Parts: sequence; C-alpha cells; structure tokens
Amino acid sequence: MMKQFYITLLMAFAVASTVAGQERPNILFIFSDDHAVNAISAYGGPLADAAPTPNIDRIATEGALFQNSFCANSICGPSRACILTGKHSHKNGFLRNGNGFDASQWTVAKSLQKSGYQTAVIGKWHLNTNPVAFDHWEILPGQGSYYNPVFLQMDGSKKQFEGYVTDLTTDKAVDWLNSRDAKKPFFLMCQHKAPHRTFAPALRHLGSLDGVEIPEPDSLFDDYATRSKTLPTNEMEIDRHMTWAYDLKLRDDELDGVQLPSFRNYGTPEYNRMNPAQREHWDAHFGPKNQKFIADYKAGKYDHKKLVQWKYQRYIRNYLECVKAVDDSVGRLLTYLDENGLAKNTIVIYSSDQGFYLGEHGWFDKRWMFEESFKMPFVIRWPGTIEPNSRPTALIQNIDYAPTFLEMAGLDTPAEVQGQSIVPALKNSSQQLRDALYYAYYELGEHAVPQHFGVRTQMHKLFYLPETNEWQMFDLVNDPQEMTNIYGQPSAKAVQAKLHARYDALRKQYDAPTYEAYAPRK
Ligand code: SGN
Ligand code: CA
Repeated sequence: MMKQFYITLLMAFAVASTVAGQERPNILFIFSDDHAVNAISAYGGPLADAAPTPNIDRIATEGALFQNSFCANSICGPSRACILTGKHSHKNGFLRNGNGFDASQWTVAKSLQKSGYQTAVIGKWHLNTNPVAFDHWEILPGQGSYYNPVFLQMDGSKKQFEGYVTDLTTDKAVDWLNSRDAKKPFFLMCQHKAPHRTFAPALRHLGSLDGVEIPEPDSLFDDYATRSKTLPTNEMEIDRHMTWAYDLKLRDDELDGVQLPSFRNYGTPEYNRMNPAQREHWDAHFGPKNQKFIADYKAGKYDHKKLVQWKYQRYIRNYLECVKAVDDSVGRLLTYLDENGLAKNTIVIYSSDQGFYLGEHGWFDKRWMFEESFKMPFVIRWPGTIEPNSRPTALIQNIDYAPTFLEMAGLDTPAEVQGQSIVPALKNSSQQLRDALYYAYYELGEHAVPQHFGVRTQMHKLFYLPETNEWQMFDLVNDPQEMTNIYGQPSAKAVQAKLHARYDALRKQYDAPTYEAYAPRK
C-alpha cells in the first residue's frame, strides 16, 4: 500500500518536473584562463583598489562568492576535463596539458543536451579533441591568440577574425544567445583566453593603469627557505624567467644595444599578428616607456632589486589590463540577460581554470598547490535561490561543477562522478560539504614544477613530492602565505597525523593511482 503510494507520488513528481522543464534555469558559465582571486576586487585582495572588477563583483553582490574554491589539478586542460566529467584527472584520463580528451566518456554536456538543454561552448577549450554534446561550438585552437585570433569552426575550417579575443568571444556568445531556440533552456560556456600569458591587453585598456599605484606582494623576494628544495629550481620567477619581448613587451629592436640578463627569447608572436593601426596603438603606449627604461638602465639606475620591481610592475599592469576586458565581457553578458528578460531564470557563474601567481613567491604561472594557484574564483548568481551577498565557506572543487549543473537542471548524477553538488551551499551559505579536498599535479616539463599530491582542510594543507620524497605542511590560519613548512615539527604532530589519515582516505575514496603510475621517466 505504502509502496503504491510512493510510486504514484514519484510519477506525479516526474510529470510535474517535465511540465516545469520549460522553467528549468539557463546556465551561463563564464570562464577565464589563469585569473587569480587576488585580481578580482570582490575577493578583497591587495589589488582590489587599484584594479576593480565591477561586473564580476556584481555577480558576487547579487549572489554568492565562494571563499574556498579550489581546483583538482592546477593546469588548464586538466581543470577543464575535471569540470566536464566531475572526476579527478586520473579518472577522466586528462592528466596533463597535451593529453587528448576522451570525448567518448560521460560529460555534463551530454546529460544536459540529452535532457533538452541547448548547449554551446565558445572560446578557449584546450582539450585537443573537438567538443562533443555541444549544439554549437567555436573554439580557439590550443592556447589561441589575443589579436586577430583564429577560431575553429564546427565544419573543421579555421576562420580568422579582426579584433581582440575577449571581445570576439563575447560577441560570439551574444550571437549564439540571439540565435538559439528561446523555448529551450541553455547551457553556455563562454571561455576566455585572457588573462593567460602573454598577458596582452585590449588596446583600449593599454595605459588605463598608468598613474595607479600597484602594491607589491610581500613575498616578491621570497628566498624559498624553509620549504621544499625544489622551489628554487622552478622556472617561473619574475626575476629570472620572464622573457623581455614575449612577456615584458620590450622588443629586441628597442634595446638600443643594451644586453639584458635573459632566460629565453620567444619573440613577439602577438605583435606580429597585429595590423598597422593596432601596432601604432601598441607602440604609442609601450614605445616611450621602453625608451625611458632603456635610457635609465644605461644610466645605471637599475640594480637587481629595482629591475625585479620594474618587471613586476610591467607584468601586473598588463595582466590587470587583460582582466579589464574580461570584466567588460561579464558586464555585456549581464546586460544582455537584463535586456532580454533572462536575468531571473539564468544562473550566472564566473570562474577560471586555476589561479595564478601575481608575484607572490616571486612567481608568475601556477601548478603548485599553494593557495594562489590552487584557488579558483567562483562567484555565482541565482535569483530566488542564492541570498544576495552570500559568502559561503564550504570547500568546493572543480569536480563539483558537473553534479551542481545536473542538480540545477533537475537531473540525476551518474555514480561514477566524484564531485558533489554545491547546491546545498547555494541555499545555505554556512552549509559545509566536506572536510577535506584532494589535489594531484602530474605535469612534467614547462616551468619545472614537480609532481605533487595533497590534501587541504579548512585550516591546514599537507602535500607530498615523490621525486624528492618531501612532505610539506602549512598552517593556513597562522601562515596564510605558506612561508613555513611545519612538517615534522613537534607542535604539529597531532594535526599531521590527522592530515595523513585524511590524505590516505581520500586517495582511497577517489581510487588514486600509485606515484609510480604517472611518474616522469628518468
Ligand atoms: C603555455 C605557457 C606556459 C603555461 C602553459 C600552461 N607558455 O605553455 O607559461 O604555463 O601554457 O598554461 S606560452 O609560451 O605558450 O605562453 S595553461 O593555462 O594553458 O595550462
Ligand atoms: Ca590556465
């Protein structure tokens, strides 16, 4: 009798959700590349006053800003694969940039599309196989280019477009929104290349931070003492590894005979792509600044410290100017939703594939499980469900996005998915979802960051480097900049044992491979 009652109830529910199907929320996922939380003003970091991001902040004001959002593997392709599959890298098979995404596996796009969502992805993709289960896609080949970029088309052709990549990606997203079937809910991934290396801003933003004071991070001159012995051999220092022409926008033909200490020379691929008018704009901005720098350098005004400071300022200004166009894009999309009556029933998310070093520890790039690159921004607006100005503290990870989207769309999550829906934390910002996160980084080459595997709780972090057999442990409350490894310290003993136990349990839970399975070949 009772059983019959439940079956009837279930059937009624199924019918109701089909009817309500038309009401299912749209999901607008705006995603950028290498955008650190410290470069989003809503996160309140040290750059917030110098370079505000009003449009991204608007999402946070009208919705939620997750304070503890992390990636599973701090690198581009792997992060995207985690998002699509809801699984850690060793399960979705995309462990390193350069792998090919196995598009035959389950993805969230497949479920959404099958259930009647219109799906599209525009912009950076970086998975080396074509998107599957997207009704529409138009993606950048590989890393893509900033100026006059090429986009891969669904018919296999490549088309070049005049303009700036962030603006073009937004134009294409808007075009798709205009052309979609308005009767169906949509899932749109609008994925920017910016502010990824080579940190090339929209021309209209060049110089927009001139005269603005940009503070240096405390650890710009980190000496890497008290942590893994691998840190000094990483190749991501602003001091020793930023390249003059490629990263710092000082071309060989502007050096006026000066020999600058340099790591490598990758040339000026973005400058080479520009048309004459674009180059004129670029040169009007950088030319006089470069001339002054070279003259001062010749006059002996740059000691080592000053040179690093100059590089940091040049880098951070370009990076933050790139962010401005991303923020403009968010603003355009929010306005589009407002003007088309879509704001109420569209969930808007802003995130980025991983964080980035903005001079912290003297670095650029990412990869490490240290906070700056481990953290992913995650701001989300869902009118009626999320209280405005929410600041959830739950530990979330990119493997959670797929099950979250499924719950938003009223769909079941396949058992193989390892992440969990964050919807409970959207409804209640003090809701916790887990007590610890697992992290795994498998890359081999560029920037010389070694493989490492770890666990993070609300207050601590523990990770292991198989190549050097080193454990690193940090007290995130008392040492938020992670300057001192406390592994093995007597006072850390109890917490250390607990972290080891959580780490082992998570590796078991996620069926993590042995360290040897993907170790670099000697
Ligand atoms: C490129 C960059 C690296 C960067 C990787 C990964 N070099 O190879 O600096 O770490 O991408 O970035 S570049 O000369 O091509 O700019 S990721 O975000 O795509 O994972
Ligand atoms: Ca990236």
